[in-house]
Amino acid sequence: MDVTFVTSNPGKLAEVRRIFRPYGIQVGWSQQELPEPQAERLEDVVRAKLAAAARAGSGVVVEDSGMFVRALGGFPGVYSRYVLDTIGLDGVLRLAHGRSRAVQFRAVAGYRRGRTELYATGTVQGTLATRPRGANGLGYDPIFVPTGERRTFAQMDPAAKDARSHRGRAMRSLARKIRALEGT
Ligand code: ITT
Repeated sequence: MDVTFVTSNPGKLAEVRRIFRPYGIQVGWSQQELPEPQAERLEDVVRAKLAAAARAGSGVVVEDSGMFVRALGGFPGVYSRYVLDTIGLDGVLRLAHGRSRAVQFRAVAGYRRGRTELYATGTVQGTLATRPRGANGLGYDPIFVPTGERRTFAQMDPAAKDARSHRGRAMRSLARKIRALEGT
C-alpha cells in the first residue's frame, strides 16, 4: 500500500521510508512546509498539520518532533527547528553548560484518510554530548547520546538509530495501526 508523507525535511523522509518498508508501506513525498500553530504540545502541532495536509490527498502521514532538555524546562521542544536554525548545536550546548545533561527526543506521528485519523508517539531518553560527534542522521543527532550508549545518534548507522529513536518508535506504532485499519 501507499501513503504520502508531507514534510519539508528530507532526513525525516529517508527515515520514515526505511521504517515503513518492513510493513509493506511505500512512502511518497509531498515536499511542503505545512503551517504550524504556536503550540506548546507536539500533539497540537500534528493535529493542525494533519488538517492542513488533507489537501495533499488521501492516506497522508505527518510528524512533529523535538528535543527536550530537562534542565532547560524542556527547551527547545516544539521550537527545535527554529533554535537549530538560529543558535545551532553550539548555542544549545552553551545554554546547557554546567547543568544536568538529561535530554529526551519526542515524536508524534499522524495519519489521515478521509475522516479517519490515527496517532502514535515515541520517545527516547539520553544525555547531551559535550561536543558534536558524527556525521549521520539529522538535526541534533551529533549531540544526542541515547541512554545505554556511548555513541551519538550521528555516529550510529541508520538501522541502529531507527531501532532506538523516537521516530522509529512512533512510526513503527503508526505503521501497525495503519495496517490494522487498512488490512493487508
Ligand atoms: P516538517 O516539514 O516535517 O515540519 P521540520 O524539520 O520542520 O520538518 P519539525 O517541525 O518536527 O520538523 O522540527 C523538528 C526539529 O527537531 C527538526 O528540524 C530537527 O532539528 C529536530 N529533530 C527532529 N527529529 C530529530 C532527530 O531524529 N534527530 C535529530 N534532530 C531531530
